[in-house]
Amino acid sequence: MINRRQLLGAGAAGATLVSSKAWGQTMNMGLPEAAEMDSALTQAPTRPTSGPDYNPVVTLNGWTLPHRMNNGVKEFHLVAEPVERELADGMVARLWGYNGQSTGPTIEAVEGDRVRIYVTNRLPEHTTVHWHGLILPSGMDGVGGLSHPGIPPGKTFIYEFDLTKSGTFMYHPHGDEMVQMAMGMMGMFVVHPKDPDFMRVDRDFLIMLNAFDIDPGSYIPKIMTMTDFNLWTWNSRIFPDIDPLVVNHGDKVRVRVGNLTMTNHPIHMHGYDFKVTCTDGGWVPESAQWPEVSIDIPVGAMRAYEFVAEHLGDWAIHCHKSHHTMNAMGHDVPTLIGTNSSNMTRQVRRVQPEFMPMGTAGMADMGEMSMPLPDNTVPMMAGWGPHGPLEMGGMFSVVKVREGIDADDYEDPGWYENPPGTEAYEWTGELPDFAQNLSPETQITPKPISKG
Ligand SMILES: [Cu+2]
Repeated sequence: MINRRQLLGAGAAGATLVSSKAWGQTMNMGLPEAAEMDSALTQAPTRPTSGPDYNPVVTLNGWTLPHRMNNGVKEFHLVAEPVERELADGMVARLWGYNGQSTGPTIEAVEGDRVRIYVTNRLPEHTTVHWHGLILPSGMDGVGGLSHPGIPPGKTFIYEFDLTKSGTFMYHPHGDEMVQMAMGMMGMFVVHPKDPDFMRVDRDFLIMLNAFDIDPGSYIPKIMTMTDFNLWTWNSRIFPDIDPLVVNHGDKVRVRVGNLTMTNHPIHMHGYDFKVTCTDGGWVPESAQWPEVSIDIPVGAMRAYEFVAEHLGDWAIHCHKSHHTMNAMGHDVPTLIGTNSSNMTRQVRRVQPEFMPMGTAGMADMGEMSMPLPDNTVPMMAGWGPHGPLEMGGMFSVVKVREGIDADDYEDPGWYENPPGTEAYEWTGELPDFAQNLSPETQITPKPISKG
């Protein structure tokens, strides 16, 4: 099932840069214009129009910040500000971010470029921007109070440095950072190699792992949460509304994953093995690249991996911590597997007539349940596939490998049809017994032995 938003999204025309008037070409200009994005959908890659050629990245459910050239310097304008971000259809979060969205836009440039990044602070408190992994002068490093004073509300600071190496880097505040990162302030910074043939791929995806703690029915993250987040997001977006990674059969593909959450995430991709080719420290030499099917992304780190898309199909890609493929859930729910809930149900229904006992035979029924939800939240296990409920949320998407996908086409091609004879099917012969909820093997509250 493709929803309308997905059709309008990836690769579709009409990207919604809402204030992109012509960039001035002379050098007398004042502040570069700050582009704003009003969409949470994946925007088509931004091909370079001047300077060295490179293959641009595709930020899943994100976009690339436009720049202007000023006397040989690449100028960008980041605006730190409160934003409304659609974490999923039907769920808006009031976050802090950059240029209209959280996560912030991806900054793309080329090794050897000199960049000048204007940072305007529209937040109610000071901020800074730290350029994680980049080699730069100490005073440009963005640690408030150490590198330079914080940027006061309403002010604009300028960061300027040379990009001495290519790779994948990140940016985030280093001023009141616990609050500002819990509110969604972060983005990625890709420096392409000067030689366009070095580490060249056909498709280059970018995912920032982040997390929020937003109670169902509310809009603002709880900023004091340390580890027990309830929304595990990629680029501030949750499945089923994370866009798929659309790939043409035979493409060489890179996936770059940064982690600015408070815990590690083992990112697992089905259908392939792949090689780890880059960390935020730099490219891994070919002789040292190692094979994986899951790559653990440590906190405050980036890993990139590559594969050749030889296997057609719909392949899950997700965090392997199973609580991270769930949407908002209570974590203090008792385990009811094997319990006989009829007595409890009778008692609860005296005060709450609609009460339904859940989880006595597992929780798979949550995937298709349609209980009334509070406003502004999404089901814990959401998303429908071609064969029923997907029972996934959070950090989950699908790599869709198809024949005949054009180079800049990222539009959802729908579900893969497995060729005849290549799909699991039902055995119709004789069957052994299976475990029911109250089979002796599954009971955790066996009936008391009667005395006498
Ligand atoms: Cu995870």
